[in-house]
This record gives sequence, C-alpha cells and structure tokens, in this order.
Amino acid sequence: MDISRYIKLRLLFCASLCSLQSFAQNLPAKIISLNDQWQFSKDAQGTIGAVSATTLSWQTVNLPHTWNADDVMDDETGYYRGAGWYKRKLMINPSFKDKELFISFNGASQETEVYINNQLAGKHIGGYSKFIIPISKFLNYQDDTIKVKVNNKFNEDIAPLTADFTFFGGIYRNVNLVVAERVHFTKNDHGGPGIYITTPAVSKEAGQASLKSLIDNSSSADKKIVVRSIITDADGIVVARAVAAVNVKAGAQTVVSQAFKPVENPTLWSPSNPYLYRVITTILDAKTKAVLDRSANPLGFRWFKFDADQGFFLNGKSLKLIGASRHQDYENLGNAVPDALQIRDVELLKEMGGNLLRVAHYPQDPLILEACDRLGILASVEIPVVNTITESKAFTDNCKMMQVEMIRQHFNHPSIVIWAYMNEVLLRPKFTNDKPRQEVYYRHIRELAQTLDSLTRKEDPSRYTMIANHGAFDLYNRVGLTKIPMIVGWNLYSGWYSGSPSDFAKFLDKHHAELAHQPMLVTEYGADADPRIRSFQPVRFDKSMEYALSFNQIYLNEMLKRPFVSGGMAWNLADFNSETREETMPHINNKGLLTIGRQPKDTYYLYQAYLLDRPFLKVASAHWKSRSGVADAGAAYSTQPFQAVTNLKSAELFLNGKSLGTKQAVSHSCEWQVPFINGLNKLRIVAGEHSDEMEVQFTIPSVAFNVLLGAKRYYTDEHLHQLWIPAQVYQKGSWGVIGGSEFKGTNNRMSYGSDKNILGTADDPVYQTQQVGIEQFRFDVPDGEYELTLYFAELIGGVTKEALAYNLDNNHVSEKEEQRVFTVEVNGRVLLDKMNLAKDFGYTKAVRKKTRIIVEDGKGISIDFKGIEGKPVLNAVQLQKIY
Ligand code: GCB
Repeated sequence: MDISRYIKLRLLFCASLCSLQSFAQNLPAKIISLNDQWQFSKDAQGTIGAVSATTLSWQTVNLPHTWNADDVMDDETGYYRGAGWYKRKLMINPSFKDKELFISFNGASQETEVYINNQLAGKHIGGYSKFIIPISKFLNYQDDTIKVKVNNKFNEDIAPLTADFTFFGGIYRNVNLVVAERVHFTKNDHGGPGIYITTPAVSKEAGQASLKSLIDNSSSADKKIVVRSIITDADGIVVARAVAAVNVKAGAQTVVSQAFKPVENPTLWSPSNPYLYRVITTILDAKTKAVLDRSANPLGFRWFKFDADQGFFLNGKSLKLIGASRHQDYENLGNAVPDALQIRDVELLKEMGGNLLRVAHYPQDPLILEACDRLGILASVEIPVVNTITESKAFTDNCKMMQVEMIRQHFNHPSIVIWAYMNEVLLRPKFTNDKPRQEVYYRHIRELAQTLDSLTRKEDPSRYTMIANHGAFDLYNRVGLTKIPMIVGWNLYSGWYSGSPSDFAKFLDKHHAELAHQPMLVTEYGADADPRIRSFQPVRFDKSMEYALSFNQIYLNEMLKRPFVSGGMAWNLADFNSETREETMPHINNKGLLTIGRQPKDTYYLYQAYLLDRPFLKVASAHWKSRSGVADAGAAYSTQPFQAVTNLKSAELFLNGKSLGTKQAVSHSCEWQVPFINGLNKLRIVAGEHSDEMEVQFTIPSVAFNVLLGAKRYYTDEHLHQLWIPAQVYQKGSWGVIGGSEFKGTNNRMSYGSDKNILGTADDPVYQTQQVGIEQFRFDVPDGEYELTLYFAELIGGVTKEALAYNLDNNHVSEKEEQRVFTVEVNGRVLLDKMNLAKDFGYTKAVRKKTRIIVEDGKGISIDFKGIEGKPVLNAVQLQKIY
C-alpha cells in the first residue's frame, strides 16, 4: 500500500475512534457514529430513488470524506463541482421503535438531500453548519438504508460565491445516529443543542447564569416532567441548582427558563486560566423519575468589552488580542480532517502564545470551539459571505439561516466574543461599468449587512458583531459598512499586495482618526512564505521566509504600540488550499505560520518570541537544515545570515564551539553573519541559562551545481533533496552567467520572475525565474565526466487567466507574446537545435534537457546560446560530476 494511502486510512481509523469519544456529553440520548462503511459514487445521474447500485461504480469510504482531496492539486484548472452520492445500511435496532431517531450531520458541502429507504427525509443548504434530520417515520427497522446526495456545484443563492479557498465537496464531517426518548431537548433548532446558557451578570464576587431549554414531546400524550439543572465546577462539585416542574404538551415544544442563584466568587474564565464550569440539565419523568434526556454544556464566567480607544478588556483588564485565522483543510486530506488534527490546530495556536482565533471564513467543526473553551482562546466566528453577494431574496434568506445556525449551534461556548457575517464584500464590486447600477448593488449589500447585524444582536445580545473589510477605507465608509457592526475588522496587506509595510501604521491611525468611536481589529495581515524558499535580499512576492518574517515584525510592532487596536489575527494559522492560486506552490496559499502539514515556519517561532510569557530562545530557521552557497572571495567558507528569535534581551551564537558574538534582540530577533564551512556546522545560541542548537549541513558547490537563473532566492527541493542557489556573474576560475538580464513577469508586485503555474512539475520555483538574452553559461570545472541538465519554461504567453482577486489594484500588465527560437551548444557541439519552447513544448511547460559531457584539457564547460528569433533564455542549470 502506498504510504500516503496508509496514512489516510490510519487517520480515518483514528477519526472514528475520536468521534466515539466525544459522545458522552449528551447521554442518555444515544449517539452512534455512522462514519464508517459508506459507498460513494459520483457517476450517478438522476434522482436518488432511481440510483441503482448496478449502474454505478461505488467505492467504499469512511467519513469524513471529500471527493476533491486530489483534483485540487493537479495541473488542470478547476476541480469537480457537482453531485456525489453516499449510501449505507443503517442497521437500526428494532428496540428503537418507540424512540425518536435522527441523523445528525456535522457538515456536508454544500447542498444535501437525505433519503431513508428511498424517501426524501430532509434537505440542507450550506456547507459549514450542522443539520439534524428526523428519520423515525421512514424506518422499517429491518433493512433500512440511507442515501445522501451532496452537491458542491456553484449556486448563486448560496454563499460563498467566490473566495480564496477551495469549496471541497462531500460529507466531510462526522455523522451520527441520535436515538432520543419521545420527550427530549429539541433536535429541531437549526442544529443547536436546544439549551442556551447566558451569564446576565458576572463580577469577581458573583457569577449569574441562566438557561433556556427547548423541550419537544413527540408522543401523543402530555407529560409531566422535571427539568433539573446543576452547575458543577471543574472538579465536578455542584455549585448551583435549579429545578422546574413542567407539563409538556403532546406534539409540541415547551420552553423552560431557569435562573441559578449566583455562584459566589466564581473562578473567572480567561486565556491564562480557562476555568470551565459545566451546566448539566436533565429531563426526568415526573412520575417514574426515569431520565428522559440529559445534556451537558460548558459555562465560563467572564465579561468583556471592546473599546474604540483602549482596545479589548476581559474581566475588567486590558488584553491585547493576538492570534490567527484558521481554514479547515489539511495537506492531502482536503477538508476531510480527522478530529485529532483539528484539535491540534487550536493547541498549536495556544503553544504559539496566541489568545485569539478567527474561525474563517465559515463556521467549522464543533471541536474547534470546544478546544478554544478548554485552552483559553477567544474566538470570532463568521458565515461565508465573501467578496460578493447575489441580490436575491434566496441569497439573503440563506445568509440569515446560516447566521442563525451559527449562533444557535455555537452559542454556549464561553470562548466566543464575536459573531461576524461578511468578509471583503466590496472586493469584487459588480457593475463597474454602470455606476448608477453599482450604487443599487451597494445599497443591497448595506441592507444585507443591516439585516444580518440586527438579526445577530437579537439572537445574541451578549456578543459583538463584526464585518471584515479589505483596505479600501473610503469605499467601505461611503457604502456604510463601517457603521453597521459593533467592531470594524480590517484585512490589511500593505507591503504585500500593494504599497509598503510602513503604510500599515498609517492605515491604523486613519481608522482611529476618522472612525473614532468604532472599536477595531486587524482581522487579517500576512505575507506568503513558501517554506522551500529563502532569500538574503528579500522583496515582496518573492515568497521567501525572510520577507514574511520582517513583514510580521513590522505589523506586530505597530499593533502592539497602539492601545486602540484591539488585536490582530495573522492570516493564516496554516497554509491552505486555494485551487485557483498559482505562484510558487500552485493551489496553496502560503501565508500560514505553519505549513499545510502543520510544520512550524520561522514566523511561527517569531510569534512565540513575541507572545510567550516564559523565556523563549529559538533558531528561526530551525527547519532549514541543509544550506548551500558560494564561497566568499578567496575563502573556504560561505558567509550567510543566521537568525534567532527570542523574548530575551540578547543572545550569543557559537559556531562549532567558537563564539560569533552577542547580539541585542531587535523586534525579537538577533542576526549574525555566519561563515559556514563545507559539511557540518554546529550552531548553538545561548542567553543565560537558555539555549537552542541546530546542525546545518552546508554545501559549497565545486563539482555539483543547482543554479537558478534570474533569481535572488534559494530553493530547497524537498523530494530530491537538492539545494538550488541563485546564479552569479561568471568570473574566470569560477562559474556563472554571461549576458542577458533577469526575467520580470507581468505581475507588477514581483521584482523578478513569474507567478505562473509551471505545468508538469512540483518544483515551480526552479522554472519561474529566467535569464533572458543569455549568451553563455560557464563552469570552470576540472576534467572529468559530467551530467548537465538545462531547465527551460516559456514564461510569456499561454492562456490568460483571471488575475488573483485579493486586495486588488490592477496588478497585471498585459503580455506581449514573443517568438523565441534559439540553439544551444555545449563545448562547441549543438545540443538543442532551433528550439522553440512555446511551439515545441507549450507555454509554461517544464522542459528539462539532459546530456553527458567529457571535459578535457582543462577547458571546463561552455554552454552557448545563439538566438535565431527573439532572445534565448535559460531558467536553471544543473551540473553533476560523475567521474
Ligand atoms: C484576503 C481574504 C482571504 C485571502 C487573503 C489572501 O483578504 O480575506 O480570504 O486568503 O486575503 O491571502 O489574499
């Protein structure tokens, strides 16, 4: 079995175990996992009733499952957006005949129809919330089957319409069978638990909690019940009780409200002490005292406010909120992520020192907010209204439904402080050529915002509302979106998509000056960092770790300086899939502080240095264990920078036991120039009793070279373990390029190279830079036998794709296609005759040409480029001495 498949199966196995474990809280309603043994097909046509097993190719899958895990990563544009069918046997125990049965889906994307024994039992719209379908009336208790049709095709009435993330399809969260007594907490309240806890008054001295339960009686007789609620502390000791005797009418819902006596001197919930009480509510048969239903919910005593001048306060104390946003997908798994990995994300945020999670851009698995409650992470949750809206009643109704589902389903989490409902909704303004019509569109957006805001305040007056805007300050103001929510969120990318990082501070001050009464949060900021790319001359859009590190330092410094900035959420906790993206790692947005497989990047350690309370000292590039670089002039070593991140004042670096000096930390980092020698370099940083160390294998190329042309970046090919370094200009006795200049693509955010997806390779950065008009490349290497590989890609021309939408200025200039025909000779012999990259291979195609050469008489290797039409190019070159 191939290893990735093995890992996937292991993860699925763990996922079913984990989901079984989380059932206890809702006893005695039985919850039985339905995650395993589904049959899945996407070839089926027609209605579900007509779908027969014989006409389809069914495949056995376990949940969580998506059908897009692989096709979002291939070179073909787009991914399957259509229907998928799932079916399995239900095996319902006949003893459940007198019970009320439901199937609860934690999430399926995005339109779902559920059929029990081929009869439609229920439908759901929206890919990110839980829904519960009553099934009792369709069951025969013998050979029951369930079929589920899920569809992730574009639907203009369902948000999100466009966004910088992938709309994976499938039943991608846990599914359970719920077996309830006839009298139970409702399962019919927008996926909510049917119990809603509020804390109307909390102080250090007393915490008051109240409770509203919705109780359904689906039997044909009225019933007398007792609703008994207790609050237990973290040790399970009962600290408050409330009892209500109620008569629940047959076939009806009864609302029971209970108020507890205040808990004296409650232990307050906070990031540093996420102390949780629990509210356990039991429905008892008044006569027999039999337990009919029970539900346990978390309770945290805390109070908070956002202030336009002073920022955020928790339990009366000022608290700067710094954290990250999270998308829900994972390397190779799409959005079908096992429980353990979801929980780990919140743990990673906590270990980073973060105290805030933006659950973006849609509600996520309930496990996430449970983990926030437990670990002390404050949270903001939002529905997926991103970039644009549809001006239809159906779209508005669906948004309202999503907002209500989100609020009810997650209402009881003490970690939540914000409900949000729009992200950068003026990013893609429709009707740009028809201004009056555009004003009507803007009015509809404003009305939608107002509707969702009012709805939210009514559903939950205890939390704040928020909209996240992109950097078009004046437009959002003019349209009115900065006045509707209680908090204005800004997604700011100065120094990435436009401008320079120093514009960030100006923007913050503009908000404070012009919207003096509106509390604010920096809901996004970030720079892509491809973990394989490094540069010692970092520039925006080079995707280097070094640029991202200094970008984050600037942003953190500016936010920390300003009390009126309540906080900031780095975009993003981890790299995530965005199928339409190209750039150095196609289909992945690399703004994560962690990789998509959750490996910490240098930036993650930087956040630890800024945020952790305990002393922290760490090599920033802890994962850059193999480096390469050219020797300094006349020396046997190669000097390169080396950084540590710390919250201590200074640190000393030792290289192979020898001190390279002590450096003061500036913006939580210390930097040294390290003379790396060929082979093993032992680095140790020390600050008082704290230290960290790493070993770097360094290669100074002499007879084996991997050289990128037209680049100022270093690239590590993790699969072939090859280290690519930027080219140098040829000097006698060495190696390098003669003639030409570096390629600059049409994306004016980049100072060199192209951002196009190079087809047929995963090593896009090897092909994305290029020397244009090259005359010669020379290696003055000793005599011997060599393997030489030349790398090419035609970077100009090909299908014009839509420019990336984010934080748009018009960043692409139009391309002029070039005819390029050239000949390549190696040591005077023609290797490639009249090559036309575009015609012979296609645009943006990875082309590799390999040959063997015998070098004699100390002549070295000359690779000559002769233009016949247009300018010759070379993207990368590789040389390996064989003998
Ligand atoms: C944004 C969007 C987010 C994108 C991000 C980016 O402003 O809200 O969805 O992923 O920018 O990386 O461009």
